[in-house]
Amino acid sequence: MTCRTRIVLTLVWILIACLPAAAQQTRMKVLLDTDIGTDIDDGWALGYALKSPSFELLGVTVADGDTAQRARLACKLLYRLGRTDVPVAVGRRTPAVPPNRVDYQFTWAEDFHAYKPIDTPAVAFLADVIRRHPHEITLIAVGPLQNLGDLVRQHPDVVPLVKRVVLMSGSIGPNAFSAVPVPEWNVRLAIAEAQAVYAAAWPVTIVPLDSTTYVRLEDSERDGVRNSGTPLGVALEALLRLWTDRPASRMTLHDQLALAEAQHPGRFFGRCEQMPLRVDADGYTRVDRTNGRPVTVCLEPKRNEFMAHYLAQVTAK
Ligand SMILES: [Ca+2]
Repeated sequence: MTCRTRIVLTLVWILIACLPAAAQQTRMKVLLDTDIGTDIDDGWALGYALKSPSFELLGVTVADGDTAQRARLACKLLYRLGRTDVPVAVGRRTPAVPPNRVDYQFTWAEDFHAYKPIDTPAVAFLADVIRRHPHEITLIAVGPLQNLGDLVRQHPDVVPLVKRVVLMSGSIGPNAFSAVPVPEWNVRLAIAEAQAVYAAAWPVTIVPLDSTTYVRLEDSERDGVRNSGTPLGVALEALLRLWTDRPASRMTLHDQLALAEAQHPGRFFGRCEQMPLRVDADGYTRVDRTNGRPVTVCLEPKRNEFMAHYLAQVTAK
């Protein structure tokens, strides 16, 4: 072996040895706030977040309704994937809407105790992580905004320390289910908190119903996840079966689209436009050129491009 060959081989070895460390350094620090357990997209979004090579998931916080049950579900999914390095923090409990709602996904984890949420409440946990990583955290919320609203009101000092806020939230124009804007679920269930989040001085991006309602899971795509044979594929299929209330039920990938936007800003949308938005007292996200704050709104989803990316990550070994 010549001296030059030896030098080249040494350089290649150093490069290979350094690659994982470099990838580690460039991963995006993420906190995910979720109402896992009601609609099915949250569980399938948490799995996506865990599989994403671009995310360093620093914690999961749980919002809305029976937050202890939701947290148990998140804990079991993390445990099944061997990810008990990710803490789960419980948000304040709120009344169920509607009051007699039954969330069958809870049964998947109701006797699960092997991995428990941390004692620190969700809002204190969020504030602590953001202070420890100033200007580095991407805060993603895919449920009603009790936790983020409380964070803004109780810890206003952390607002300028957040790098980016990405929400599955809002309804600006027509969507696949409605010809006119509607008070979107995540806004409607915590209107005062949504007002605080939209009005806060941090950079907000929303993925509204205008986009998400056009992205539904086809049966062949569901089969692909189930047949992947991974612990995640098995868990997601189990949750999907518990959620399905009739044969025609199909998942709309609301929350996953927000996570995709967080990973790759703008890549999966034809148009991302800044609009002055204000949440009104009835839960509408209004364009208001006088009193609105600038929010980036992601429109015209590139359905097939997004799904290819999503399914590749979720089915990865
Ligand atoms: Ca959700």
